[in-house]
Amino acid sequence: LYNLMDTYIKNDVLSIEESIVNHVEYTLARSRYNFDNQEAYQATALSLRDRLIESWNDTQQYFKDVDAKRVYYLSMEFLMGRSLLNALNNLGVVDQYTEALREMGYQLEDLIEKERDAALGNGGLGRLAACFLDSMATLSLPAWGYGIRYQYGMFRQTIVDGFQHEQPDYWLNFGNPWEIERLNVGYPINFYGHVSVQEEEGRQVFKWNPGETVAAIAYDNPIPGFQTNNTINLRLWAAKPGQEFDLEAFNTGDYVQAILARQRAETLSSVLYPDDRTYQGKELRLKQQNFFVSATIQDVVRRYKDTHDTFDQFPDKVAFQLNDTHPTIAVPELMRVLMDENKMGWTKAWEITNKVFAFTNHTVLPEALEKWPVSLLEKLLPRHMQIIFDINWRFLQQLRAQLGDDWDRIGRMSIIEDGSGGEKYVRMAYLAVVASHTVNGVAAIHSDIIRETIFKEFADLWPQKFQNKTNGVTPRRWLAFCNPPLRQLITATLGSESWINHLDALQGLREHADDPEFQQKWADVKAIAKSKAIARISELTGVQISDNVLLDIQVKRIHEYKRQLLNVLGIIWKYDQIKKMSPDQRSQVVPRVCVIGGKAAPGYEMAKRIIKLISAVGTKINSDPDIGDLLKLVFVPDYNVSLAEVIIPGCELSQHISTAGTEASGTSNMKFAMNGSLIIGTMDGANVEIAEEIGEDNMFIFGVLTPEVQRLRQERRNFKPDSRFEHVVGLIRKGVFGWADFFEPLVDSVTSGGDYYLLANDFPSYIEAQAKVDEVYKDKARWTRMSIMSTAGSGKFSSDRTIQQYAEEIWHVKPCHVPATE
Ligand code: DL6
Repeated sequence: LYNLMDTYIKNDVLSIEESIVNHVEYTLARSRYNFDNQEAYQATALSLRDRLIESWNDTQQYFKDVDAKRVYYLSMEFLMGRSLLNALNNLGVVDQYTEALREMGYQLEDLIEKERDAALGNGGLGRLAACFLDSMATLSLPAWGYGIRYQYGMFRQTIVDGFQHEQPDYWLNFGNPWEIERLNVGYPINFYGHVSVQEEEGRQVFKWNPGETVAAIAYDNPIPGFQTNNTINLRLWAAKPGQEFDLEAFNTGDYVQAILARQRAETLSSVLYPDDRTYQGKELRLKQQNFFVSATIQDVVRRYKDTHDTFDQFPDKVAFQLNDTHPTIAVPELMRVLMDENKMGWTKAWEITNKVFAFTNHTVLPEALEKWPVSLLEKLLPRHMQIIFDINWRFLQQLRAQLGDDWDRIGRMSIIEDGSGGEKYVRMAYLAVVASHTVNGVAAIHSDIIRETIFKEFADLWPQKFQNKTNGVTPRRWLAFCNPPLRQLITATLGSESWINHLDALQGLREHADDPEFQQKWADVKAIAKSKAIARISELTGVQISDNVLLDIQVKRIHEYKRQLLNVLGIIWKYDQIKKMSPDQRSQVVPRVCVIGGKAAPGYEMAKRIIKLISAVGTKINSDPDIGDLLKLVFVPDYNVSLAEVIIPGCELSQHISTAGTEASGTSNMKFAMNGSLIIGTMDGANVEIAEEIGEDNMFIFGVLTPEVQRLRQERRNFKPDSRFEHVVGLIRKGVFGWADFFEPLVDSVTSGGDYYLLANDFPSYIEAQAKVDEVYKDKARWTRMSIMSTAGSGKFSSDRTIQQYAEEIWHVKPCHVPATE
């Protein structure tokens, strides 16, 4: 039905073989009779890219013809993972390619493994952007993503003696067969210099004389939708030396230095900052932000002006979504382009700006809220800083008119913060809130929290500006494509594949949840995935793991607030209990393997100590002859999208145990639930809505609730922890796992009045919830029923639902289906 290949490129097995060998010979310049798996992968990807380009061209032409309102998703991060399987599935050509490759002597599964992950993101925020692209394409929305083509994505993590080491991610070493380099699409991006003012026709005209210019060059990445003819675009910018040579630099004599200085421009887009915890105020980071945002604004304005003579319709044709504050410099940049380059007055430029921007907040952790020193902005982007001052001045005037002389409040709401020590800062989140027509959080509880805490005074002023958009994940990558046996079972049970694009239909599984025959089928497909996951985990860790254990997984960035430490303390508790048991008691223990994975930001000492602790505890437990298969703990290195696609389908119990009120949403909780993993978790982020959807009885919920957290934090100096907690912490202190001195700061952080994330408060209810897990696991029918109910209740967490809500309630864009070509 949706066979794109009916256009020009043929899609029968023979034509596919021909296209692959042609790419081997004419693009890769290898012999068509002799090429290895790496070359076969590249040629296959190139052959698919031909098909994607055809659809991409049709789609972009169609959007232009109908002059569709477009949404531009601006993000510093897109954590895409691999593309091969996704493209095959979305183009509906898996069987044909599998057959073509088989006839040529290649296995699709082997080629899939040759692709390097495109890891242009840290974690949740970047992966969300990638899921959103998939949904925007699938819903046929006229949308584009804009970001940075980092040469080095997220670092590769290796573990040596239990310590994390970071290695560069050379993901482009073999080239990137999916992208289209557009050397003809480039823009100058300016930095430094000074601003001059002139009077022209009775108005002030500002002219920015930059001190440095680099070029931004476009790389397009086609994003196909599922069961649609549409293919949208992810345009990533790479920095190149500025196009025009500064002859003066050359004439001063130092020719070589002048060329090398130009070369340095490329470093701008070389590396992704591997920290999603703190903003560090680094000049290069701000340069990266302005680099991709300025290129994007210029590109969008150029596209708009291609087909419009005035800016009157700009807000009817353009919507920008700011993925967190990282692209917020787009606000003064658009103002600058409208006023300085297009001679627009402030009032009209501001009205347009306000109508086109919307902002998503992804964190309430104070250390992650970006604040740039005014002095840095003034130096790097002098014209932008002037515009920010003007925005703030007008905003404060407005506040004054509305609030009178409440100077304290006006000061608190100011975009410019008077820091201690005389330094002034720009609060990027406030700038984004003031400039946007809509601000949203990413789960119901998180949206309430931002309205009541970090943006309270803004929400009081503009209640209608604040919305919630609960996150979602794409059910294509995270269920249908990564878990084919479960896909088949669901399809056979529901009678068609339409659930993949209408995930609410999973509810239909509920009526089968008590049927023993269906439960058996469910348990069988879970076992297949579990066995694959265990094989991969064993291969990566070197630890032999039996299939007859409860597979318990916590994979996410290592952060104190995500409380991997609580997980480890629970494991130590269990270990100590087993050690004290009689053989009879041991025979009642549910054997369990605990898997923890995730990266620590390179400068985050505590997180790195947590990784070492996990390894040390794992080494002790895994080699203890008293324990055998009853308990194991392994740390899987280099957790990334591709690994997630293998281990999530096989997981039985997943942990989402952040302190209430700290995890904005979480999205892996949705992926695990979709794949029938049970959740042990706190009432935090999207866990709250997952519990509503699948039923609290089908989860293991524990821990304090958000409204209690602040009081408990204040009282923690007088808090007397449970003796079990003290015992476990004491074991680490005593050196049972070695490295006592090294672990001391960790132990201190959760004792003696520290414990900001309330591990001691939650420990008792956590180990009780874990005991309940064991009890339920012994009852296979009950466990399987809960697993079915988890999948059945996860329909809400499709990113299709999320994106539909953004489209209708924020962007006001409509689907724009490219008609099928005859
Ligand atoms: O919204 C996507 C994702 C949430 O699911 C996580 O809960 C949240 O921690 C993450 N936020 C970040 C913070 N980045 N910044 N700033 O990655 O967003």
